[in-house]
Amino acid sequence: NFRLLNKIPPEKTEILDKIKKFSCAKRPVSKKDFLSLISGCVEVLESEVTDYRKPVSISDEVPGGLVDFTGKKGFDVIVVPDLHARKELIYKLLSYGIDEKTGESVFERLCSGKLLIIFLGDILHSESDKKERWLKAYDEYSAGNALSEQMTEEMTDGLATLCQVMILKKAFPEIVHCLKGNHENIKNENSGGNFAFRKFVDEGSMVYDFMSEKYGDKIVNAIYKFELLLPVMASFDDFLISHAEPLKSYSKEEVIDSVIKSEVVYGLTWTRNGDVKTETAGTMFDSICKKNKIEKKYITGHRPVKGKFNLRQNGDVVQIHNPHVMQFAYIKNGDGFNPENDIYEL
Ligand SMILES: [Mn+2]
Repeated sequence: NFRLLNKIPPEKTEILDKIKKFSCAKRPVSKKDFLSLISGCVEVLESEVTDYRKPVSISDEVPGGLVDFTGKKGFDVIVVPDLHARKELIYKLLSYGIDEKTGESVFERLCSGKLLIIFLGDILHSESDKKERWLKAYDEYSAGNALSEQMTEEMTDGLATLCQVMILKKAFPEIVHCLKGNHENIKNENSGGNFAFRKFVDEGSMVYDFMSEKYGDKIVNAIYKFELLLPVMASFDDFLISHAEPLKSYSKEEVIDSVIKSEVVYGLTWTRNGDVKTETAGTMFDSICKKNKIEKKYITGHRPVKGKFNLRQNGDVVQIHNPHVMQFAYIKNGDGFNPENDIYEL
């Protein structure tokens, strides 16, 4: 509940209302609403060549893979781990009283422009809490029904989550960013750093077939475009963020050019625990972060953790995705990230 609701301008409360509706969606978004949401968001992303997002080296018009906030001051940062069709998470986050003294909510702070939100991606495909639903949907799918009741429920949740991310990106283009995860692969393709996905069943194909049958190529292609336009890393003075642990140590230029270098997309979205043979984060801190006395951290999701976080690379890398808990990292301006104190549960 908002204690300071009157501070939010009316056009912004409309945004919150829309997000609330999607957070309790009972059926999949309509074709018309969906297309308009995706187009609006793609338009924002296409024109995101800015001081914080440099273009790729071969074209001044194509936004690169890095959102770079090094050298910028005066804001807090929230990092949201993998969403995986958890449609309630974003509204809960926006309603959370982030200021212990005043009760100011995350949404109010966002409206004041003093807060950045970075999503770690993996928007679709619910995880083990919904395993039974996937198994039933797969039985139907194997019998030729791509639009079963179970699959419709799954996609209601997934698309409602996607719509909320798109609404926020369009409403707050400079301060809301969604990084690409390995699940941002609507066509379930095996190229450009993408690999077809299957875990409990054949999730990647099931989603693609559902989308093609229910929404058609135009919408599938629009989502595909959205995915290709997502950055793969965010950088700040004292921490770096990508969906997965960096497989190799990438230079700033390589990350910016990830759009045209599929091995960088792969190396920042797919890394399994144990894949990294020599430490990669430390070198990237040296070349991308600010040189000061604050301890650097590399924040990732992708691999599930028990409890609040898991450390890798001697504590340089902090994994924060717990599939069973809705939580987020909150880094106050200039303090650096301390996982012991800076992870909050919703
Ligand atoms: Mn992932």
